Amino acid sequence: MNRLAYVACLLPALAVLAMPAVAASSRSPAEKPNRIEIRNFMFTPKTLVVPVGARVEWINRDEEPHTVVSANGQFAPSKALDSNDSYAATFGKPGTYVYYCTVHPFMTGTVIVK
Ligand SMILES: [Cu+2]
Repeated sequence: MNRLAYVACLLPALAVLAMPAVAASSRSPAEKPNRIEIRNFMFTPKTLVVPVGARVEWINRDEEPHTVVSANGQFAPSKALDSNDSYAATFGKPGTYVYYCTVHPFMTGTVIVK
């Protein structure tokens, strides 16, 4: 086999090796969407597990206003969210963060930070 043919047949293997590295570097924890939808008076998913440092976004898909308020004051409360309003909090410490909607206190959810 001549040298050029040898290099040519190595290229696909190199491309495969390079791909996972590219995918990993383009997706940091901060950019990964951690979204909780508020729909039909429920937080979905009701429990979300995220890594330390994650930003979590809530978006209200109901016609009713809702809020996102930490049960223990562990993160800043949202204002009342109208339809399609969103709110985000960043979780810098591991722990279990229970939150609820102050307008409808039966609406509860949990963010678990690991
Ligand atoms: Cu509500």
